[in-house]
Amino acid sequence: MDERIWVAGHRGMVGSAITRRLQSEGRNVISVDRSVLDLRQQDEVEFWLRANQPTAIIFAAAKVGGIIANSNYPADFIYDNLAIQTNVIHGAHKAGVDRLVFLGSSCIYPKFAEQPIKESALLTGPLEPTNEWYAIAKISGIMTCQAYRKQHGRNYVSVMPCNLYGPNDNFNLETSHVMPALMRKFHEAKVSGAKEVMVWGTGTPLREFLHVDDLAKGVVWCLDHYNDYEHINCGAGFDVTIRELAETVGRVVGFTGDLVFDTSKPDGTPRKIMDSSRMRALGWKPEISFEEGIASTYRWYLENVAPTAVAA
Ligand code: GFB
Repeated sequence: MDERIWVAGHRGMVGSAITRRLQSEGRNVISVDRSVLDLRQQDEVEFWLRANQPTAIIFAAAKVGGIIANSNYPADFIYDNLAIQTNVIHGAHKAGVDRLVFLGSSCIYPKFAEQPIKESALLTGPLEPTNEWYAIAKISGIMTCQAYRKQHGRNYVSVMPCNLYGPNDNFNLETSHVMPALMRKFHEAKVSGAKEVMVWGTGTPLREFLHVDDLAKGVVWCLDHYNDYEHINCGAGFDVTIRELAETVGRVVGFTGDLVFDTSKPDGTPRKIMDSSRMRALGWKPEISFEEGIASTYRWYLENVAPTAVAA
């Protein structure tokens, strides 16, 4: 049968990277725009799946955002994510799609999980309050895949990435994650000659950052080879403090002023580095270094976002 891989969420940072990866391997990707199909509408999703008959699905569609967006819009984060993932996973089963890769996030793990976090830490303690709504949705997604495997024998698997960055990230300062936010702040400070850049929180939390192209390679590998009940971690294998991140991004951008820490903003979880040894044992490893990943993302930002952002 001819392969038809539906990348749900193909316009986002993760979905677009997975699409690029699949296309670089000469594989047949299908997609549908949000204006044509609202994934929150169950009937529409089921109709589209019946009509388009993918042979496999990579689920990269999600309502995502940084620490403040997660805490300010809990209803959007839990409703949108539960609705779209349930519609797609159940719809996939009804349409006879036997292969699906669901993407989650390292925030599914307990706030004070033992580090590095193993897959088995899931549901062993309370979540980080700033993103528990999103986390609960993603945990439900993992368990939905497990349920369809258990009851119907479906080959549905879940991959948990660490914090991601790269082309097509969201650079909106209110809703973005830390990496794109700092890149934009440093760039705009450099352009305007500002002497200081505001960094949220204390700068002490640790985060594990993976370039999205490295993740995409791992996800496509999982599509082809991973078939297990348990979800699998996919992380860079090292973490940095937010202060170290800010210093690195500042250096790459060429900002020479000072960092000011706004401690009225939340730190979130103190640390969430994952144990990705299962992915490593399967042969996957990241290839893009931290500095080079940030530098290429900044080049992408300069070409694609900075001109409009400065004019806006
Ligand atoms: O990336 P971020 O928003 O998400 O924030 P989380 C990471 C850390 O960077 C926090 C600090 O300690 C922030 O306070 N930070 C410093 C900033 N300056 C900034 C800034 O200008 N913008 C932002 N956004 N942060 C998210 C979850 O948690 O991670 C999601 O809310 C998801 O559910 C995602 O899992 C991967 O790493 O704290």
